[in-house]
Amino acid sequence: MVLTFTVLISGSLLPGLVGDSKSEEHTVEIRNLQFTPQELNVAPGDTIIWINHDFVPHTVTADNESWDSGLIKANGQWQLVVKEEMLTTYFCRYHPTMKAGFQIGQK
Ligand SMILES: [Cu+2]
Repeated sequence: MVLTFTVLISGSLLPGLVGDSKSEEHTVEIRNLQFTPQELNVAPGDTIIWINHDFVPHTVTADNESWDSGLIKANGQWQLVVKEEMLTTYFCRYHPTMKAGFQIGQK
C-alpha cells in the first residue's frame, strides 16, 4: 500500500522567499579619493553600485578580502548584491586611506 501526500504550497505563503520585489539599488560615488556616502543602510538582496568618477582606478575590497571588485577603471562601475552574512567594511587597494562601509538591516 502506497500513501501519497500532496503538499500544495502557495507562493503567497512564503513572502520574501521567492523574488523579493522590495530589493533596492544604492549608489556609492567615488570622487576625489573618497567613497560617498561613507555609510549606507541596506537590506539583504539589495544591490550596491559603485561609480568611479576619478581619473584613476580604484577597488572596492572587503577589509578581510572576502569580496573584491578588482580594478574599477576611470568612469567604470561595479555592483554587489548584499548577503546577510557578508563583511560590510571595505577599502581601496590602491589608496588604503579610502575606507567606507554599510549596515545590513532588515526591511
Ligand atoms: Cu582608490
